[in-house]
Amino acid sequence: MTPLPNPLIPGFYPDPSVVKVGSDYYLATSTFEYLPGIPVFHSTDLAGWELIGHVVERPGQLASADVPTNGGAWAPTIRHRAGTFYVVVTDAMGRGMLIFTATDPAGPWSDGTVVEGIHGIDPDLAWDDGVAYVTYSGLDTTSGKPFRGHGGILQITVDLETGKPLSAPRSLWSGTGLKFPEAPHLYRHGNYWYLMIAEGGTERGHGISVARGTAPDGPFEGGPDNPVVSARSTTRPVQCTGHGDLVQAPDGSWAVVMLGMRPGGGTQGFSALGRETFITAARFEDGWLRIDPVELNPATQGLSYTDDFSAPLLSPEWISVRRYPTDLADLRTPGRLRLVGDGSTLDDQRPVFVGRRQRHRQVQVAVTVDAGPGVGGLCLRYDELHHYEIEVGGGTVTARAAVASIRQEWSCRAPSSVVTLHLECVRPTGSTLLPMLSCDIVALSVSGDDGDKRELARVDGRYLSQESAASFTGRVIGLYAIRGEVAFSSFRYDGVES
Ligand code: 6LW
Repeated sequence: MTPLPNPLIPGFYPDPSVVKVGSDYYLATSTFEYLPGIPVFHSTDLAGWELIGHVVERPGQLASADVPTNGGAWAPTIRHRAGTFYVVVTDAMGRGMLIFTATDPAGPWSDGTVVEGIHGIDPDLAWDDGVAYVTYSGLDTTSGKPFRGHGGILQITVDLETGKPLSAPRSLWSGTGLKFPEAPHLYRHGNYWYLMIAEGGTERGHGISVARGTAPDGPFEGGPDNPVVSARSTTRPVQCTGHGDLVQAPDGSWAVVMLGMRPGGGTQGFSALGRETFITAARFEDGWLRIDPVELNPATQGLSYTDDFSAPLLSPEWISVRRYPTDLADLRTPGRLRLVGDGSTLDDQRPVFVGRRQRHRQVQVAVTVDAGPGVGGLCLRYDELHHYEIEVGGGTVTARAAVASIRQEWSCRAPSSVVTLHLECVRPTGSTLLPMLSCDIVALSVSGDDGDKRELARVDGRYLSQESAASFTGRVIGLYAIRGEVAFSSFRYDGVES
């Protein structure tokens, strides 16, 4: 297999699952409290991926309107059988384990059938002789019962039409003893069924281990070289590698997609973009599955785009928190995106916010804002506790850094009634401590009619990273309104890898 771009899908796209249908590939990832939920990407070569739709596009499919932060869509598995696409997923702290189906992976997908009475995460779906096996990780996020430890890797057979389990949960294999055995996937290859799992936790200890057996329900015997992939205790630029899914490349070789992080800064490292999707080569050797370490190979060209808001709908990359962008964005005037504030702020669970993932470690973003008598702006969001923003309202421009309940603000007079707000993530430079410690510096600036750019704040970016914020997502760059009607135009993103 020729080296593929890595990250394969940059930005907050964790827990990837992939299926090959003929010569087409479809890949889905987790989305947590963001909507629309569970993006579906399409590729024909495993290298270039196009976002073709989302599994979750309607209220009721997930309990996302009310899930706590970190809840929602966890770890989908995408599979295909007899003309039907399946996504099994956990709506963590929400509806529980769900089965979605579609005939077209771009959607629409079904409303989601609950797998009754099963409390676990990371469900996999495999068939043998027409029997559907759901293999999952025994971490209960939905019953509301107090945490009683991890149940290991479990399996049931299921009626996929009704969601009714056809057998009681059985313990399959729980890895080598590292914490959080999870993300199981079952594959039939040659004379064996292979059970691939993640263990060690999704952070630096993360890895993939394999077991094999002669039947889908085991017994399973652990492999001789577990974990077969892990970046733990190495200086590899891609860390936390694990939670993988196996796929056959167009040339017949094998590959595994998995999540990883790209920490920047000193020995600890901080991953601003959260958990991203990577890919690496794999092979069956001596009856076992071997997986190569994940190499960094960013697409060199970076990415620049302008959204001029001339289309009647936002493109599918735009996401919102516990709400749908379509319910918030008013695009009736071509060239303007209007948001109407309802008093909620970025500290709230349901801000009036539409955003797109930060997908490169260095970015420059600008947007022109006409807030009239309202208040709104441009932000870098990790979650409601961690966000940096620059906003305009009442003739004042305010930059703000909110980290947990600590916050600081910097203000100046608005240079004109319509302003351009700028957000930049740059490498720390100079002889201070920061270049040795942090992943980036976030600069917040404003310019007015005269074009002069005035920087209000430069903030250490490491507090908006997976290691500090610790929520499961990643950075999202967004537009928001707090009060009144705020009109945005010319959203410009320039991202580079260096
Ligand atoms: C995912 C699980 C995990 O379901 O995090 O720590 C969860 N590991 O595999 C959310 O990504």
